[in-house]
Amino acid sequence: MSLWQKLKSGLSKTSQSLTQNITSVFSHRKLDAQTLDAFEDLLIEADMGVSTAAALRELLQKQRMHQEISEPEIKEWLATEITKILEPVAVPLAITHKPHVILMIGVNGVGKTTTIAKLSQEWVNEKRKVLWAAGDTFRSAAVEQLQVWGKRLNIEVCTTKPGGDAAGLAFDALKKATETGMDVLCIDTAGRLQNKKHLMEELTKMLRVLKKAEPLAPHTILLVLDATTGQNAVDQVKAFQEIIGIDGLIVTKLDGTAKGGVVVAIAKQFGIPIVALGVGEGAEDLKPFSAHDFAKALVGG
Ligand SMILES: Nc1nc2c(ncn2[C@@H]2O[C@H](COP(=O)(O)OP(=O)(O)OP(=O)(O)O)[C@@H](O)[C@H]2O)c(=O)[nH]1
Ligand SMILES: [Mg+2]
Repeated sequence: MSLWQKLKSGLSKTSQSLTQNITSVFSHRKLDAQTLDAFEDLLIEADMGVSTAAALRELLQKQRMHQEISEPEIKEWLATEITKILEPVAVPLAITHKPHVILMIGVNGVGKTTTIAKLSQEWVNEKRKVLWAAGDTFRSAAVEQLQVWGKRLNIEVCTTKPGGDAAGLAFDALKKATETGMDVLCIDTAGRLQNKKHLMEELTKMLRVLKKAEPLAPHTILLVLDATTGQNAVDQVKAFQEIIGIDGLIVTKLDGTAKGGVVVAIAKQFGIPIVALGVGEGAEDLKPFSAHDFAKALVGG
């Protein structure tokens, strides 16, 4: 299955309910206030967010009020408008430094470690030299998981003792990456921290320490989000933006979610680049973010 097919079938739960709702709202009716209300509701129900829903409703009202609009027409219209919302955030991840330091952040279980492997698989294919740092030092399983991927992809993993200082590890890894001529250093971090204050302290310490070694590092801070959590993902973007700032987003688990519309909500609300989408558990299951592809898959194209 191609990545496009994985995304399309993965989003079928989202697109089917969206399409069903569109069918019931738009069958043989002229566009009136009641239809517009129902249209706005179905967008909210598809997790696209209140402000996106309101904006699309207003646009449709302006363009088509009192006209008859068929189901295929509205689907096409919706796909076009969603594409326009997504286009500004469809920005690929650029490797601009050597070593280019990437910090992976996100709450527990969203797919940080797996995504590091997926991104690195692409870099390895491009013959770039990659080093990893196992910054989740509290869980030995987290270190092992990275080591298993490292063996598979032939990538070295920097580790420290269990419960060791993650910031110190990141510093040492950056020194090593510089000395050994690495192209990319990917730092994995812990998602499971007791509270926001602790998380903030850990992440800001890591930034401070990295900058001692290289003032521009980390060059890219990537927040990983799990699409199946729907509106929770919106809150996570807000929280991490406050704590550390975010350069890019990767949304995972789009292979089988009914809440894929949340990507549109996040694009509209934050305008942060979405660099790629996770569409499976394998190292190849990372799709560069395309506004057109995503909108089409969402609306059931
Ligand atoms: N279906 C699917 N599963 C995924 C995807 N990305 C990650 N997973 C799975 O989600 C689970 C958690 O992934 P991890 O990469 O361990 O997540 P994490 O953020 O590193 O988790 P912690 O280190 O515990 O915070 C694993 O079983 C992955 O295989 C995806 O795009 N699709
Ligand atoms: Mg992990």
